[in-house]
Amino acid sequence: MAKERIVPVMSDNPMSFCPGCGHGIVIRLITECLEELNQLDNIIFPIGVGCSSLLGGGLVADRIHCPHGRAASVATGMKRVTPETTIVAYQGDGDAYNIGISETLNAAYRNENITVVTINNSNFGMTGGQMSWTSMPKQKTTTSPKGRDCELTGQPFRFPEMVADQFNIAYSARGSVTSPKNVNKLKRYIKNGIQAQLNGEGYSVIEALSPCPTNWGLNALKAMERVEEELVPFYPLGVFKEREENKNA
Ligand SMILES: Cc1ncc(C[n+]2csc(CCOP(=O)(O)OP(=O)(O)O)c2C)c(N)n1
Ligand code: SF4
Repeated sequence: MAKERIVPVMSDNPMSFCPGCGHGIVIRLITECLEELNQLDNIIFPIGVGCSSLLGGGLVADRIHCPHGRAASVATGMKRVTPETTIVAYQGDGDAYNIGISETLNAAYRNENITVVTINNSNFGMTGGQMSWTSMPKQKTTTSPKGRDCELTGQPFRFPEMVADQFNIAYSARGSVTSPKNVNKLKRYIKNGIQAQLNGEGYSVIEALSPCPTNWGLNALKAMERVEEELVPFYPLGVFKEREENKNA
């Protein structure tokens, strides 16, 4: 007998995220967008390995925990088999970029009709704050205790800009969770990305800059300030790609 689909709801279970983490804000925004787009009973989340996998703590929803970095491939399979289902992959930067870059890029390259939300907190959060592709120059992490040396480890990486520039995708944007204004903008980006999928336009990616106070050794407020002061100058906020006909919509 087919299992009944779960209609996602924000549960009152305590979320497992650390105080001041941005993951919970983004998950709430995705849920609001799905509700406003009338997709609450039509969603499956392929989720990454990392703190992103804690999505199910506060959001009761159909989801599948993918092999590390492979959520875009899982999303591709799901969408191709059930094109009427809305598919939102939810991943951290370490999962989507460092570990799963091949799958992440190939899905964008093929312009798969899926939405990918990546949380860029400039480190591997769940495993204790190791350096990731998105760590800033000189950023101290557990694997770069003297600060990231970009000569040895490469430069921080701007995925939304890269795929917007190189591939025929539908939508690409970056937002942040640092202020009500930015949260509202991020919500608009997520909604536009999911709407692009509903329109059948193809691949959409929304990167959210998000604090990881625990691994940054900062309190919640200071971690928000770090996003604004250190990450935003390198990772600009805004829309990098959208279909002409959707502009100003
Ligand atoms: C194959 C494999 N390699 C490594 C790990 C260890 N691991 C678990 S989560 C994670 C990094 C997650 O970082 P990110 O995607 O940035 O998410 P965050 O926790 O920061 O939200 C790693 C390396 C694993 N579980 N499986
Ligand atoms: S380790 Fe970082 S990303 Fe993970 S829940 Fe805590 S603050 Fe959030």
